[in-house]
Amino acid sequence: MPQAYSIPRPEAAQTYLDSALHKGSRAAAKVKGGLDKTMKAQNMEFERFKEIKATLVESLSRVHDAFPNFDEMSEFMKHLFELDLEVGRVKQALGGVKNSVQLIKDLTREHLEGIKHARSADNVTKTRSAYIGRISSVMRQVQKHLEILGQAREILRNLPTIDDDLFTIAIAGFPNVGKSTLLAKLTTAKPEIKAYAFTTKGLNIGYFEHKYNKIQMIDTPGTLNRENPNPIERKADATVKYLAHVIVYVFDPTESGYSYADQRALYEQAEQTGKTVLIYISKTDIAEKAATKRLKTEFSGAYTDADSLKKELIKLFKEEF
Ligand SMILES: Nc1nc2c(ncn2[C@@H]2O[C@H](COP(=O)(O)OP(=O)(O)OP(=O)(O)O)[C@@H](O)[C@H]2O)c(=O)[nH]1
Ligand SMILES: [Mg+2]
Repeated sequence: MPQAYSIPRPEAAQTYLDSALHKGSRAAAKVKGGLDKTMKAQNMEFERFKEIKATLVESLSRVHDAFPNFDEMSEFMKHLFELDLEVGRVKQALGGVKNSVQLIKDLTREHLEGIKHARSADNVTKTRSAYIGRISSVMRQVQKHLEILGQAREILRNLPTIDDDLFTIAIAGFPNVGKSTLLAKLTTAKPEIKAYAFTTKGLNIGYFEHKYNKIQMIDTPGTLNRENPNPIERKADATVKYLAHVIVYVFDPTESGYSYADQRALYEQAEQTGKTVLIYISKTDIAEKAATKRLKTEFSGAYTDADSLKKELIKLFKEEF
């Protein structure tokens, strides 16, 4: 599954803080002696604060800037995302991170001012403690935002790249009936095909061209648990419901996994979407002739070969687009 978004994993706030404090100490330690005690302490803190600020601003900005602009995301991708997490919460978290960057800058400026005006080494030490206390508290606050962003990153990483401007065909049907095999026959995609159910775990996306037009085909995982769909199943459902112009329902005449009645019932669900549903009968090479014949009688428009199905799909594409 090609990834739509690749974002580095946000670290824990404490990790960023530890690293910044460590770098700050190293920068402070480089300040040479030989100056008056207060001045040396001041110079050390200047270096420390600057380093702490630079490190934190850099780390937090990198997290913030890695996220896509949700307002520029296609409606459908946003919809898929929202099946797992509200976009509003992510925006809030991004805002929280951005605010903390500003806060760190302000606090640093303020406390550097304090250092500049300190009258004794003791005063400098107090200002440093105050500064580190405030910065630590900002970082504690930012932790909850980083957690949300960590979740958002996982969701974005697993979002399939779907183009919602294209004519889209969804392949539906029970597990192991031959959905991915059909996708491989009709498009340039090379999905995983296995002799057992639940092979496809995400959404496989394939494309084929017709006179320079790209047609998108989405192979969904064979879903069963309608009551309690998992995140992938919900994405598959949304694709079929909102995006697909046409549904190809794959019927397995060998009934190796699922009975005729079950397959029929699921087909009726596909029909209830109100979309055009074409039936493709798979495995006709190994199915009993009578079984295929029965299906063809019941569904007179059913396809048994992928090429004729493709021709019909192109016809529908031309009618709709
Ligand atoms: N002989 C024969 N085998 C087929 C045909 N179509 C699919 N198969 C076999 O059926 C098994 C399942 O095929 P898949 O394409 O992975 O089925 P799927 O519907 O994508 O399955 P899930 O992803 O698990 O839902 C594989 O062993 C395929 O080789 C066909 O037309 N003829
Ligand atoms: Mg599959």
